[in-house]
Amino acid sequence: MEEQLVLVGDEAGVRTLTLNRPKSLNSFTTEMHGQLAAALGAAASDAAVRCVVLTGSGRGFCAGQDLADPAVAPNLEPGGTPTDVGATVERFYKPLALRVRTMPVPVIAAVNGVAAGAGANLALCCDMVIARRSASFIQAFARIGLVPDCGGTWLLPRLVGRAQAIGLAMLGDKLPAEDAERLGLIWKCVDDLVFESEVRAVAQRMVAMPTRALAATRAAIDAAQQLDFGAALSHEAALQTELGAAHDYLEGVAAFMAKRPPVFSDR
Ligand code: T3D
Repeated sequence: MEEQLVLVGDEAGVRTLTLNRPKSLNSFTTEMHGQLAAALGAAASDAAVRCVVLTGSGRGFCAGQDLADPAVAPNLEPGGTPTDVGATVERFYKPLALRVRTMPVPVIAAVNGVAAGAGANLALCCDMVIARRSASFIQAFARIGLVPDCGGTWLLPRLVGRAQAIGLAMLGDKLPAEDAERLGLIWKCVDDLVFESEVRAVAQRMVAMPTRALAATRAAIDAAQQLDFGAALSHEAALQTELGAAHDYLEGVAAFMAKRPPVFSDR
């Protein structure tokens, strides 16, 4: 039987995906990539899912690439062909980052422990990062002679500005969750004791919100990074035309007028 490297759980519209290689701090092997891609695809096409939570089992969130995975091990033969690390990034990390960033529902990274290398940047790809106070973020790439991948070079300067991005990426120091929140790298760090209840509460709020508009909000904010102000305004207008003709807008306004809670269903 296939080892379950990604655990899948459902609770009232929230799909929780738990990376499950705790002995290696949930670092990525080819198999775990395959299972996570399948789980994200299934969540994207399941109309009952209105929020995805990504977390890790054991004491870590994800330590990035499993450096012991034979698929990526450096070729130590003198004169041997070097392992094509970029091919691994193209094949696995790029599609993963794009998948998370284009999910039709909000994605929360519930960072339960250390998030290093591509594991840190996978968390940063998510719409919202909630971390345990004891968790930490490490741009570990420079320590092993690589550049940040899984979106790190794009995400870091946009989240914390160039000076902090360069410092984090070049030094590869461990950034405690509290400092990550202070810098604006993540949404929130919460005390370990309330971490799970806080994640559940935020995810349940997301479930009740207009999912389609939330996914469009993410896409619009990302698109605006490449647009001038006028083009961003035009893009907003085009999106409002689309969303304004959808069920959730009619429901949202009707609920407001009737002073009742809205029941959103678009996705
Ligand atoms: O193909 C490619 O390589 C391209 C893709 C690149 C993307 C990347 O993510 S590159 C960056 C890869 N990640 C790292 O360099 C992080 C390596 N890990 C660490 O630096 C440390 O483990 C941490 C700082 C994350 C945590 O430190 P600590 O002291 O809390 O735990 P530990 O003792 O180092 O790790 C616990 C176990 O997990 C240990 O195994 P053991 O000794 O108990 O049998 C350790 O070897 C294992 N582990 C942790 N990270 C990885 C790993 N095993 C394989 N790969 C890992 N990335």
